[in-house]
Amino acid sequence: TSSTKSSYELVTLTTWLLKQEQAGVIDNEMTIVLASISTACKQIAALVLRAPISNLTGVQGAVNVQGEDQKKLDVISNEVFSNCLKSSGRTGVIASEEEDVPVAVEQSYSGNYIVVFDPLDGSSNIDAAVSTGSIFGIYAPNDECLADVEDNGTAFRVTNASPTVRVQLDSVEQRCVVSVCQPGSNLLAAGYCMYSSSVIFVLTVGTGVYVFTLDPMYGEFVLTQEKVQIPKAGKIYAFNEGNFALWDDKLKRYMDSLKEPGDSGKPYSARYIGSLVGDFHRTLLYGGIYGYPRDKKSKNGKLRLLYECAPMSFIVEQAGGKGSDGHQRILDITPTEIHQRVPLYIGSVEEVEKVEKFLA
Ligand code: AHM
Ligand code: MG
Repeated sequence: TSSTKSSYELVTLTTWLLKQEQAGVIDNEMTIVLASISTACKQIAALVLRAPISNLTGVQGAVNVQGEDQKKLDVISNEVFSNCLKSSGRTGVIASEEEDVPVAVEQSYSGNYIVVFDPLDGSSNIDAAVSTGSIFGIYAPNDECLADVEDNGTAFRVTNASPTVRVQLDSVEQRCVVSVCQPGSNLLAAGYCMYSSSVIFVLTVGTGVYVFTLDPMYGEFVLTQEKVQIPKAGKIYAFNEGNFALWDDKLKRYMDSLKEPGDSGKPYSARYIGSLVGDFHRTLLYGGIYGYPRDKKSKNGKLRLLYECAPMSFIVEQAGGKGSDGHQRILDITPTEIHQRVPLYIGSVEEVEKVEKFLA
């Protein structure tokens, strides 16, 4: 009880993870993967904080597989994330927004978790020092990708049973795509780190949503909120309304309805950062809805199912909210491609159900 709790007692992410491990909620391999992700996030936080000083603003010059300009920090954050995961020795396959295909980790000691991530989401905000974030999801090791290929001259990668690895990427990549493309309902863990006025690490391992705040004095994430519940309803909407003319009529009617003052005399408030992590985090705490619909130009919207929509939907469901493509549960959709896009409506149950009714 709180009366026996020392005022110097604080729960860090590290101690929290160890407690989960002791309680059998996660295994020790997962603890190591999550710890290495939190290290990556701390590193990225430091890079983001100092970006204008270290000349890390602006574009890299390259364009990623999705035709987007890569910012310098996109590329560096991807490297930081990948390196932390690889050196954890517990990750078998990683799939990133910034890589064309999933990468089989060559030196995996054990564990072989599959990690999907967007190392720096919302990076169009970076040069103005506006919120950005990292998003990740973790799937169980999958035999599809881990199976040994008979040694007929082609190299093969590790299985859980044999910890030394030889990989021939060409042959493994195909298998990796198959194993990475799982529905979000298979996620074992998901989270994000928001780089904002505070650095916030939000995590679920399937037992509710926990929020940690980086204490820059300790360099540790400290538990600041547990078992977060999203309000059942909330009068804030976050859509890029600049696309209004490209939306279909049902969605336009929904959007108009939010602007009706109604009985309370107060319409909804509009808030849009253009950074999924920031817009989502506000929605989680204050309630409301975030949406990225399909439109005439982007038939499946903009956001990626695997490493943006599915992890966020797992988190929101763990907080008692809802993630939908307008018609069905995001977590029920099995991707067929790594970078597959999907419309997203996410937030308070009542708000997501409301837009679903309009779209039906
Ligand atoms: P990114 O992964 O290239 O950064 O794009 C994803 C971002 C989201 O964070 C944000 O919600 C959305 O794109 C904003 O898009 P738009 O500028 O079209 O409103
Ligand atoms: Mg992104």
